[in-house]
Amino acid sequence: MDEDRKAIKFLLSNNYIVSPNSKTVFRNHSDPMALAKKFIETFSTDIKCDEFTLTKLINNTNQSPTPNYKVNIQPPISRKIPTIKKKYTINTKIDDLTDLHNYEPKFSIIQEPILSDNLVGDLNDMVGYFQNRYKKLSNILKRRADLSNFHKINEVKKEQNNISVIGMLSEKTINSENSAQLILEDPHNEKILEVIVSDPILVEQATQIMLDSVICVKGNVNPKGMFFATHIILPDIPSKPISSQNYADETVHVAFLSDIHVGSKGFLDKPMDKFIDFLNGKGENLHLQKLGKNTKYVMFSGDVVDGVGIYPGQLDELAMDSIHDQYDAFGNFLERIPEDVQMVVIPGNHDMVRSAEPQPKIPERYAPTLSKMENVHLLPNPSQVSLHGVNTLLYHCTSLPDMINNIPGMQIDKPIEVMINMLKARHLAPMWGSKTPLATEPEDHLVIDPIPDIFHGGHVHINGYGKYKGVQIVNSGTMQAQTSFQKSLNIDPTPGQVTLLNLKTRIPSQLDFM
Ligand code: D5M
Ligand code: FE
Ligand code: ZN
Repeated sequence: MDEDRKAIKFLLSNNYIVSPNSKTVFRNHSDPMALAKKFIETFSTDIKCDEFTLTKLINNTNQSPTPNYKVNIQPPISRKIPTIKKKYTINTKIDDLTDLHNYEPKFSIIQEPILSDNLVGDLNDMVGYFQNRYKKLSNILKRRADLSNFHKINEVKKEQNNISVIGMLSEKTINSENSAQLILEDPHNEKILEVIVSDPILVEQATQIMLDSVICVKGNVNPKGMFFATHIILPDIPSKPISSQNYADETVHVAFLSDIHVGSKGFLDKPMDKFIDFLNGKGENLHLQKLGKNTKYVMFSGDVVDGVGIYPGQLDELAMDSIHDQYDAFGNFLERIPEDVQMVVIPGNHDMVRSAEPQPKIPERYAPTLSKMENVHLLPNPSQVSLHGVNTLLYHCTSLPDMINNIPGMQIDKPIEVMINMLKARHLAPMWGSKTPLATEPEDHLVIDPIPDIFHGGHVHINGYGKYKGVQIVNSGTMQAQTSFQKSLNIDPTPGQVTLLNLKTRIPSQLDFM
C-alpha cells in the first residue's frame, strides 16, 4: 500500500474523519505516516482531517505549536501474545504490592440487564427492539460534536447539501475498490436510503462495518435524488483524556478468566489449581506471592462449565454429564479462593441459560454452591461492574465468530481487533440473523453505554489484551485444551494464560499457569 494511503488508513482506524481533499496533502508530504501521527497527537477525533487543517499543521510544525487538545495516542492495536520465553511478566513493582490485610472491597453493579419473562419474539417485538437500538445509538451519534444538520431518512429531499442521515445498515454491496452501495433503514417506518459511495477511503471504511449497525452518513443529494456520501461516521467512543479516566486509589489487582469448561474431558485442572494457589499467596517467588495477595477481584466472562447438550456428540467429550456436578465442581474451585476476593461470573454459550443474548444469570437451581457464596456475584451476559471505581464491562463475546466471518481482515487469533470494532459500533453483537441469537427485548442491552474503562471478553479461547482510546481490552483465553472442534477449525487455544490489571495504574501483567 502507498505511504499516503497507509497514513489515511491509520487515521481512519483511529476513527478520525478524513476528507477526500486531504489526499493530495498526504501524497505530496515526505512522511505521510508521521503527519498522520502528528495529527492524532494534536487534534481530537472531533476535528476533521482535511486539506486546510493539515496545511496549517504542517506550517505550524516548525514553530512547535501548542496542541489545542492532547489525546493519549495509542496504536489502534497493541495485542501482546504471551511470550514463550517469559512465564510471568509482572508490571507492578514488588514494593507497590502492599498487604491488603484490612482490605475493604469496593464493588458495585453498574449495569445488569433486567430481562422480560414474556417475550413472544414476534414481528412486533422485533420492530420494538430495533427501534430501541436506533434510538439509543442515534442519541450517541447526535452527541458527537462533529455532526450537525441531522435529517431522518424520510426528510431527505433532492438537492440538499452536507446533510447527516442516521440509519441502520441493512445492506452493503462492495463493487470495487472505489464503488460501494449502502442501504440505510429507519426502523420507525418503511423508508430506506440508498447511499452511493465512490471514494476508496470510504469504501474501505464501509467494508469494516457490521450489518445492522447504526451509523451516520454525511453527504449531498443531487437533483435526481441520489445520495452521495462524503463521510461515514460510527457512534464510536470519544478519546478520553487520561485525567478523566477512572483509577483505583490504591494498588489492587483484578484477574481475568473465562472459558473454564469444567466438566469437559479437556478441562485442565492443573493450571486452575495453580491459579488458586497464586491467589492464596503460594506463588513460586516472593513477587508472585505478593501479587497473589494483592489480587482481590476475579472476573469470569462465561463458559465456566462445558454444559450438557450444547453441540451434537458432546457426551463423548464430557468428563461429567450432569450440569449440577459441573457447577458444583466449578464452585469447589471458587470456594478455595480467599473469601475477601470478589468474583463475577457471567454465562456464555455453554452455560445453562437461554442462548439468546442478553443471557440471564446462571440460576440457583443449577448452581446452588455458587449462589450461596457471598463473594460470588452471578450476573447476566453482558453486565457492567465497578471494581474499586474502575468500570468493567463483561461480555462472553459469542458474536466474535460472526464478526470475523463478515469483516475482511478480522482473525480469530486477534480477538482484540474485533472487540475494538464493537466499541466503534458501540454494540456487542450488531448482526441479526447470524449465528449469535439475539433476544428481541424491548430495550437493546447490547448497546455499549456507559463507556467502560475495561472491556473483558472470552469465547475464542485465545488470550490477548490491548487498548483503544483509553479502554483496556482483555480477552482472557481458557482453561481447556484444544477440542476436536477447534482442531477442525485450526483454532490454537492458549490455555492457562491469565491477564491481570493493576487498577491503580491500569497496567496489565501476564501470568502463565501451564
Ligand atoms: O468456543 C470454542 C471455540 O470455537 C472458540 O475459539 C470460538 C470457536 N467458535 C465457537 N463457535 C463458533 C462458530 N460458530 N464459528 C466459528 N468458530 C466458533 P466455545 O463457545 O467454547 O465452544
Ligand atoms: Fe468457550
Ligand atoms: Zn463460548
